[in-house]
Amino acid sequence: RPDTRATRENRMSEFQYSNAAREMEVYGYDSVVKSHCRMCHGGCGVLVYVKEGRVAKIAGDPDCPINHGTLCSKGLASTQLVYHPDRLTHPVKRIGPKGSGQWERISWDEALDTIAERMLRYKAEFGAESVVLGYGTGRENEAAIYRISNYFGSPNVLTAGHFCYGPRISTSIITCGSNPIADYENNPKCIVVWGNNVVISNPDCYKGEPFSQALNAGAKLIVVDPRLTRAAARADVWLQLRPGTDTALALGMANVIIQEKLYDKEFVDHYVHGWAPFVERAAEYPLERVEAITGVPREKIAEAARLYATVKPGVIQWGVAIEQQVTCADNNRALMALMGITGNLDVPGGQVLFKTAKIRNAAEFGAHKALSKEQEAKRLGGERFRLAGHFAIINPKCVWDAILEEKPYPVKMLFFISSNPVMTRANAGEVYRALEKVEFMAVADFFLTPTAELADIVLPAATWLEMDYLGDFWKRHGWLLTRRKVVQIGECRSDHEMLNDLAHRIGQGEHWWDTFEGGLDYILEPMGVTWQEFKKQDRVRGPVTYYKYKEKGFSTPTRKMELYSTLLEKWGYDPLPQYREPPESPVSQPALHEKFPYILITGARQPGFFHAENRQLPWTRELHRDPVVEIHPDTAAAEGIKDGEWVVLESPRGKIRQRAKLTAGIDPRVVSAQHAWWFPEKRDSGHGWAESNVNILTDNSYENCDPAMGATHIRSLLCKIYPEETRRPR
Ligand SMILES: Nc1nc2c(c(=O)[nH]1)N[C@H]1C(S)=C(S)[C@@H](COP(=O)(O)OP(=O)(O)OC[C@H]3O[C@@H](n4cnc5c(=O)[nH]c(N)nc54)[C@H](O)[C@@H]3O)O[C@H]1N2
Ligand SMILES: Nc1nc2c(c(=O)[nH]1)N[C@H]1C(S)=C(S)[C@@H](COP(=O)(O)OP(=O)(O)OC[C@H]3O[C@@H](n4cnc5c(=O)[nH]c(N)nc54)[C@H](O)[C@@H]3O)O[C@H]1N2
Ligand code: SF4
Ligand SMILES: [Mo]
Repeated sequence: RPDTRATRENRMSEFQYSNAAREMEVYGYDSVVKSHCRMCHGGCGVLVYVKEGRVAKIAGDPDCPINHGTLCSKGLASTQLVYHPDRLTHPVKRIGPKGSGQWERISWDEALDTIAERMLRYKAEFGAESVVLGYGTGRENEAAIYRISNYFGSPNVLTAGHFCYGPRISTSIITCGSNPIADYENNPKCIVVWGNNVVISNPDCYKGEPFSQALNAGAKLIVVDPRLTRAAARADVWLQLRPGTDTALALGMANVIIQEKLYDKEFVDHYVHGWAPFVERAAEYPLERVEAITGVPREKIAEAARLYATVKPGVIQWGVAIEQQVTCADNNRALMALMGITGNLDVPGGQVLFKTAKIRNAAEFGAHKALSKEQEAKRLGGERFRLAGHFAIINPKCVWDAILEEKPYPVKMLFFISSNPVMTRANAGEVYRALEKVEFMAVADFFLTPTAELADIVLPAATWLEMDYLGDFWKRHGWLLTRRKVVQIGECRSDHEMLNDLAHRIGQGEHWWDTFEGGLDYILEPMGVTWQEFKKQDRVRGPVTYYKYKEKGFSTPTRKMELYSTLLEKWGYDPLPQYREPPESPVSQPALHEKFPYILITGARQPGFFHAENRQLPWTRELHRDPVVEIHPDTAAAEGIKDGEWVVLESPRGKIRQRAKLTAGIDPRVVSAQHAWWFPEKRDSGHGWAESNVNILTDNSYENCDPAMGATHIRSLLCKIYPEETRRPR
């Protein structure tokens, strides 16, 4: 019998209520809680069905504007994460050598006191900069991590921001003031999906669902991807470019748009800085040259340029593939130039710059102003990668070097909160050596991952079903979402709760709260509500306004959209986007190419996994049992490889094994390998971290990174591929 009180308190609509009531009656659930999923970067509205105090089922919330009731496999599998038998449910400390797998249960007090004591000790002996806190992709704990680090005085927070999303944020702030996202709610008529696989990755703000709706409503589609993705298969024009040549393609398209006068003259005349030099730069990219660089036939490039410039409003759905390149910042800036010159910026159905609700934003909460100029100047790599340094982002190799070689100063302690760098950062061999050497390491995670196995202390983190929180509070669609705690598992605590507690132990209690609910109140304060009040609703949204630049200009130094970046110029970089050949390619390294004849792209997303996550969940592992590398049937024939067979992938850095999948949807000269594979079922403490880990093959040398952003170029490398001679047992 449905608990009407519980469901009514969760403000269900009549439709939801009647559905939920029926489900509850049939299956005997006790209550339903409305919340928001965060198995990825989060955002989808969910109904959490509870039975006898346990999460029994997750369903999509049809009233949520972000997913309209749909959920992906990861969201649905949340129940298997929450109750997984391998989950860490109390803090542990290591009692044997690193990687020995010998752990002992300790109390939260002992764990946090030990971490606090080390932080203070290293600060006194080596300076606050010797303590590096870190996270991986967005978990909505970022601002709390920056906050504790900034008040502590360390300028070093290690993230994935050098090659993921950080470039979008930093290049868009310097170019047009904020990250322009696709306005699916107002039906774009033309969509360009560029280096993104939105229906699989559901990244950042909007998910794949509204994108698919816009296509169903008749939008034209252009896809720029070396692989035949689902979106590419639906496209009007598919540009199958050579990996790593995006800047040349974008500038070539800009050139067509300029030459054929398809640009928005009014916008260009009034709101753009650097039009004349940009026109000159684009003119360096005539179609014959762009065809030679990218491998895309010139007619197709022209067709795509014309389509995007004339079918309005148009959007570019851009992804991480263009950021994990040596031309990271220039790729982003070239795409923004396309958005700007076609007049698609800040228009309904175009590329929008929405504001968040009236709250303390992530930058304020992160307390970046608390860090002294003197400490900021010590940021690792800040002088080399000046665009990244300006946005508090560091290149991971700088941290590994500071541990292994103590240059420019020693790093003594790492504290990773939601990251698995052994699997997810370039040159995994070097990452592993650094983690083995670092004097003290703490990790907060759900499981003992290959990274956690090298720690001194591991803290049990709470999943999204175990916390009260403000979801999406940093996102550019402007929605602010309610995430409600449904269950408590063991002694698990959310990252922000544990950091709040730690902060008190390292002498910064005055900047934190008795419990983290105070932090939620603090974020909400400008809106004039407390968390307890906010919790009574499901979501609020910031103002949805367009054409803001007509009154206020863009928030850049020139108040215009900067095709020519005055800040990049000031920091000593080319102020205009420019193509550079990938450092490891058939063109730049012909001798190496003879030995390593294929172009390797890594990391195309899989529906059920989130990087290194979910390999222990039965539903998602069933979707992807083994690591897979995609190759063309001609390549397979040339190398004597059969479909489904284990093969060796080798780069100048090392070798790994994955299973071959034959597909005609990839160029015969290109292979695409999955990333972040480890094997939780292998019970030794290494969990097979090096066997199939594509980051054994990737390169992280400074000179091959994007010079401004420090992005590692993991999307275009050289490799060879061949059948495994002796088949190893699994
Ligand atoms: N070769 C190659 N490498 C890549 C990529 C690629 O395309 N190719 N992609 C890169 C990109 S874009 C990114 S963003 C990085 C991601 O890199 P990471 O963020 O390091 O990757 P994850 O595997 O998601 O690691 C997150 C860990 O945090 C834990 N976790 C999840 N949620 C929480 C939480 O709320 N709290 C705590 N404490 N722990 C949590 C998970 O169990 C998991 O072990 O990987 C990068 N690595
Ligand atoms: N299921 C799932 N969802 C995820 C993640 C996950 O691990 N799993 N990770 C999350 C994270 S942190 C991120 S950053 C996003 C990333 O999400 P997306 O931006 O969608 O990134 P990918 O799927 O890695 O790559 C997108 C496409 O880029 C193509 N590509 C590869 N090289 C190039 C190139 O040189 N140029 C161009 N134009 N295209 C290229 C690939 O073939 C792929 O189809 O996804 C997020 N969502
Ligand atoms: S797309 Fe993300 S937020 Fe939506 S159901 Fe999947 S994991 Fe959850
Ligand atoms: Mo990412």
